[in-house]
Amino acid sequence: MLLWLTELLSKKWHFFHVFQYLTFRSILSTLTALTISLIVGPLMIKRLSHYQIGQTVRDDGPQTHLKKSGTPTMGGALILIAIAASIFLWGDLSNIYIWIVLLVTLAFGAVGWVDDYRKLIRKNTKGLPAKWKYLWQTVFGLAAAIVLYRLATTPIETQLVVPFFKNVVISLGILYIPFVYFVIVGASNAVNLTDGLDGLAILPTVMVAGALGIFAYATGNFQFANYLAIPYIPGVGEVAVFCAALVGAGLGFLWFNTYPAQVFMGDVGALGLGAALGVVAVVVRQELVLLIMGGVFAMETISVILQVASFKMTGRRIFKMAPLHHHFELKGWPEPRVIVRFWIITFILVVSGLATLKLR
Ligand code: 57M
Repeated sequence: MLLWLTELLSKKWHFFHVFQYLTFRSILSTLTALTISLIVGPLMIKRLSHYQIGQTVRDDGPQTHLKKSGTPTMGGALILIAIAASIFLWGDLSNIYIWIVLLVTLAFGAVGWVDDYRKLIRKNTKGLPAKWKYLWQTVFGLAAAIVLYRLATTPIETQLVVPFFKNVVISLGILYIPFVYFVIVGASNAVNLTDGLDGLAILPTVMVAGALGIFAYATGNFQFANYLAIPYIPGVGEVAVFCAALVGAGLGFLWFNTYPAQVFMGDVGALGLGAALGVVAVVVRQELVLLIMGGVFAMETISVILQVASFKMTGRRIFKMAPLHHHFELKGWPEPRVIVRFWIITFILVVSGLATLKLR
């Protein structure tokens, strides 16, 4: 909204022209979301505690988690509100991509919100029945995939870009739709599985979103895209403002979610943010780079798949407990050690993902 206003003002005062720059608006977007999170955070934690909206902790997990019972949850709502507010202020609201990424994020957040709400009202860990959760994720994931498919005007928009190789792409054709669905729903659930230790999900989400923001900026810029040999898609640069907002909101949330956490994000945060990473990766045509940068999320998900498969087939477990962070906790690692090591791994993976911009 402020973009329109500054556009008008720039006709009279040239200084306001600076607001037209994507980089400047991205910085403002980060700072706005960060400020909202930091200011509203304590008020929200107070409200959540007042209404006793606290986590019910399962008693079959690591014993160290029992003391976390009652920690306010659904803090992810704050992240989503801060992102939406920043976009409304600094985003170009005539840009279709910014609407798609925002709506997908909010839709998956809404599924998580219903889940959290049911858990809190019923005071149990079951929440929304899994079949309903997956049904709504499928509806929103498929809707996004179909809209993006219909929006594509050039072949590259439905091709899979292979990192590290110049001009190697795989044409997906109509398979683009199930593929995009899989990326968005997969990313949403992977972040949700990872969100089991203080700050474990949010900082990797912030790091990956920051890097995807750089991809978005380059993809929407003809010169950069040509120079880096990545797809050029007009309009996609605006998604950088969204990624910037996510970085700010996420860092603001981490302020309160860091060990020992004062608040958890809940499914409203985890499902929404995971879907956000998925849909941004799709829009910037970098799904395989997301797989590299989000390696920690992938690792956590694979550990669950292997654990369940092994238990069903052989009756034995591979890990002490899945997802993987529980395995290390049960091995005796203190929680902060698991968290910080997973952060460091993500940092390395994000740098590797960014290196694909030049190494091809
Ligand atoms: C949600 N939720 C956390 C919090 C957070 C198939 C199976 C692997 C599914 C998996 C599962 O249910 N995962 C999804 C994980 C929970 O956190 C809440 O949930 C939100 C995210 N959705 O925002 O509101 C607990 O995690 C801890 N936590 C923190 N700090 C944070 O910042 O400490 C969360 C955020 C919180 C808190 O303790 O209560 C969770 O772990 O429940 N299931 C599991 O993860 C279970 N694994 C399991 O059953 N493994 C089996 C098989 C099925 C693979 C095995 O290894 O044999 C474990 N989780 C728990 N207890 N809590 C084990 C049992």
